[in-house]
Amino acid sequence: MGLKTLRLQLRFLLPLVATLVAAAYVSVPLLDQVTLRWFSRDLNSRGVLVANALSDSVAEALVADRPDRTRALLERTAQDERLFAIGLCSPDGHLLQSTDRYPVALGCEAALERSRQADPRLELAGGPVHVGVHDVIGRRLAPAPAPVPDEPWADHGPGEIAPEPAAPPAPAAEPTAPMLVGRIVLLHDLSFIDRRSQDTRRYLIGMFAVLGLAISLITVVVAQLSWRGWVNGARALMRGEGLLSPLLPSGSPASAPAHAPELAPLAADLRARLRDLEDEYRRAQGPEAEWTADRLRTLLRTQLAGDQVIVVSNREPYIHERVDGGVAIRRPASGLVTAVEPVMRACSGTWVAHGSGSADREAVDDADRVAVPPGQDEYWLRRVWLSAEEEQGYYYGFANEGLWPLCHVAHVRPVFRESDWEAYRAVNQRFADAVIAEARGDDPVVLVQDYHFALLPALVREKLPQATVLTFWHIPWPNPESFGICPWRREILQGLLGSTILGFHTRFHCKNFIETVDRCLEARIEHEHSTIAYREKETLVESYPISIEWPPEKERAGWPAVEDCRRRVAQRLGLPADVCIALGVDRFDYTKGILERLNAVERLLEKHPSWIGRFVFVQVAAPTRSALDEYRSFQERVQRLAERINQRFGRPGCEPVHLLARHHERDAVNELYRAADICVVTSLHDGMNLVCKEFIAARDDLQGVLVLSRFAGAARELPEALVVNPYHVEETADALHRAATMPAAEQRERMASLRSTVHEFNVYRWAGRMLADAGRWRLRARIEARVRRFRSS
Ligand code: ADQ
Repeated sequence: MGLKTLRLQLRFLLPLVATLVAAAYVSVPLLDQVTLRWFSRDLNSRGVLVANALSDSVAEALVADRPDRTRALLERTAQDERLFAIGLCSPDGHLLQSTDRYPVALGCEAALERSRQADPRLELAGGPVHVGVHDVIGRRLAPAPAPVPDEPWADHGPGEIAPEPAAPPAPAAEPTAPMLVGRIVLLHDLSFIDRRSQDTRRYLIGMFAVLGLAISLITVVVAQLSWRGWVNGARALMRGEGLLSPLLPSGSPASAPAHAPELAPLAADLRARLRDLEDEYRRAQGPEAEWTADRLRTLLRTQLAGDQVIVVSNREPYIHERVDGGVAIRRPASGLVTAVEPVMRACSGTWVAHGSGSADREAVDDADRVAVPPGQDEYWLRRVWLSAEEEQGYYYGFANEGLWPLCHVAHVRPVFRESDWEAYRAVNQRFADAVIAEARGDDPVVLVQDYHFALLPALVREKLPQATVLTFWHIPWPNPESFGICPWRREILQGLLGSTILGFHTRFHCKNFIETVDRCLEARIEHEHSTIAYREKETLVESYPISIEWPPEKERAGWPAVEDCRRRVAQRLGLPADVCIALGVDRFDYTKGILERLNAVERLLEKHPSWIGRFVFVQVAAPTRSALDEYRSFQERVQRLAERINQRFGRPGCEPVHLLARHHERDAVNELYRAADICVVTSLHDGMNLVCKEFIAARDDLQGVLVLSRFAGAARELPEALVVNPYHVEETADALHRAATMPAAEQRERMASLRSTVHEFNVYRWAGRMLADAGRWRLRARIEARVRRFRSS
């Protein structure tokens, strides 16, 4: 056993020994006291017994005034080895008799007084004695009156000798009532108690010592074994066993520690950390070959040569709306559309989506298809029509009142209705049928987007087993406990496990998903490869952080200068020229933390009144899901709060909050990004958040500060932002102050770094990585199929 291990053992043992010594130290005197009390009680009852036995004889002897007899009685009784001496006192307190060892100095009064004390112990030269005084009760004989003798001679004839007169009969003495005739003083020998107490103390200390030794021994052995196990397990983890490299065969001794259940959390943390490091490393390596639309196209040509790509999403990328007698084409405010559209442009596939615009039906051909983008016709949009009831149940009901709050832990209760679930299932089937109808062969690449289609992957796989189904979950995945409240959790997981690849924005969401499967289904999970095998089918669960398309050079060249943007925005909103503009751009959703950021603005103006009239917060909020009560009431609360802040801090010509609750065109949003000094993203929970990336991309002047919620997936990629906890009003208000006063040089440094991250980690990389993984997967599947064919031939 090495010195270090010994030192470690001592860490257990020393407190143990100290505890045992303290226990012995406290318990020995305590035990002494308790036993003494018991003995004292025993001696008292013993004394009563002895006194009762003596009482009658002594009383008789006393009454008969026979001191020799009382003495003999006392001497005989005192032969008991536990009795040290006996004394006999008269009722008036005189010592009448005593045995040899009775102390001369102990008078009857003193003995009586001592015996009445709680501890009637008396220290004598021969050792300690216990003093007990017991009453002797007897009856004295009261003398009867003397009888008058008869005439001795009467009634005798002459010559008769008068008989000797008989002695008159003794008068019968009357016994008195029972009374105290004396007191017996018993001095019990206590030296044996001391002897016993010492013995007990010895046994007790011995017992503690033996106990201590036994416990120490067990502790040392168990600790030594566990320690060895943990160290081996941790070493195995460090070597990557059960973590990254494949596990050793389960029978091998070295694999055992890595399986130790107590090391599982450590392994999970380590795994997550390693993957984070891997990401950081890749980022720190500097830009690899830049991901562009061209590179994505090349990838599609080489790795997915000739393969058909079909996207499925609820939201369509272009909406035809009837306006004032004509038809307008609108792009919805949606992170998903922002991200997937460039991919579709690059690969010219088919996008299947819900036709939700009022003029959508007029725009499509007989097969419900329309070529988009309008005028460029780069890919097909296939529209699926839903009835109002279907939309209500599937979209508003199950997806947005159930799954959305379930996955965004933002303190809004999910609502699960059976009818919504039925609609969700039916609509998933409808979309799956549309995908199958659009498929030209039996193995298309199907990109399933978001939480509206959790069941679709398994439905497509059922009909097209060779298809590569890539599902991307754009919102967070909660922990297993939170997800566990969903009544149809198993069906949702089974549906998603129909995917070949299931993507999330962050490792953290992947980990939550894998843990949820682990809790709910009988599936084989391989953490080292991040795969789940369920019903003979494998799914890769990976993180693909989504992003935006980096604005192409041509587009950037057309942007107005930052000063012009500022001037135009100030003019439009009636703002003073030198005002500090903070900006929020969101769908009007409770997960985006709009209330929280307004509270922070209010707090900023309270704390730093110098900002009143010099700080303006512009919130652009696209109305969304307004058919739901939760959303309507949220929007009203935001309106009320904005009004209140304006009433409190508004000055003529400058209101601190400008709430623009309407959809804005892309150029208008971009103008706002360029005009703002600060962009505020305070999501309470967000899969990624693209607004912050759009803001960064818009700032080619390297100015502007990003205040970013730590609960947005983007916070992991963008540490140069001012990262805040949006629930902490004070912290967010301080961050706003810091952003508003940040020197231009610091802004430049931060923004340059943020821009290089978003530039490199753009949406083509997101799609490229996912499609490259799909390509590898398909290649593997083809080789395996060939091998199977070869074997069977
Ligand atoms: P969303 O919740 O929709 O996306 P986000 O990533 O913030 O959120 O994207 C919103 C998009 O809508 C941005 O492109 C923005 O410019 C646009 N937008 C917002 N308000 C607008 C307005 N008033 N007018 C016009 N456009 C507006 C979901 C997840 C996110 C994830 C994306 C992509 O919730 O976490 O980042 O998908 O995966």
